[in-house]
Amino acid sequence: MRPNTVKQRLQNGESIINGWLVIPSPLSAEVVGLSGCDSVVVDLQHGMIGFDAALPMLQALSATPAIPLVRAPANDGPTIMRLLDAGAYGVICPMISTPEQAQAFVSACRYPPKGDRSFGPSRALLFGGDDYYAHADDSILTLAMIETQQGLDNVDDILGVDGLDGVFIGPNDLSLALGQAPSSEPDAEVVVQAIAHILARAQVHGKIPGIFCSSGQAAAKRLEQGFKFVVPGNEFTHLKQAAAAAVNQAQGSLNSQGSQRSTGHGAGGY
Ligand code: 3PY
Ligand code: MG
Repeated sequence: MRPNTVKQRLQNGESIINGWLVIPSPLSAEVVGLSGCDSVVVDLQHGMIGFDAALPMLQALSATPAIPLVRAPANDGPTIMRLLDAGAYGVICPMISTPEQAQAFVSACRYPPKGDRSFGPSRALLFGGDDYYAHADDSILTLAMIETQQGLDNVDDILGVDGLDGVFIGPNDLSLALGQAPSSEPDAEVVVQAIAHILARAQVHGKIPGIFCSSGQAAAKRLEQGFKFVVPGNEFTHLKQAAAAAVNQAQGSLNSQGSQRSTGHGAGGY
């Protein structure tokens, strides 16, 4: 089977920079896959992406060195299994609040007797190779999102689930769960403390600590903090910011000539 170099490197204690896709476009997937990041997530939860759009995006990622990952829309076994059959080498599962939910998630990613993944890898055979079945259980990366109060309370039991490789913090939902406004880079003390707690517990359990971030600068800070799987923003935010900056630059010249122009939607992202 084609090796999952990202899982191997994480198991060796290395850090991974992961691209993030929310626009349903194989071309965007190719661009981000060639940006130098180690892996790329196709986001079927908050991305504008269904299974039929995700498949050609995973195919486009095959033309890049990035390892193809997905965020599942929910902790739904059949959906997770289908995404693995399409060639995803790892799954981020949102809203994991209990060890039972984490166990069900991991089980969907492992063939019997370890789990209850149904057999039929179709495209995974093309991407992974004919020996996919023999190595899939050990190769597929499983990250459970901690982003609810219950998930925070149960973080030790979730981290203790056999076969779960690590946790991935959703700072926006975690902020909401703790009574704060959603933010990818929260500064409310209660959220800062919760994030530090999840990181510390993952380190104690020897599991991968990951977190969503809104920019390269924010991702660099999270790496310094000790996170091992970070996101330098998604392609939607990058496009929005770059487009607004380019237009603003051009408008600067017109404004200096006294022309009144409409302003865009700004550079905000998440
Ligand atoms: C969150 O911040 O809640 C996320 O799920 C990131 O996409
Ligand atoms: Mg979330």
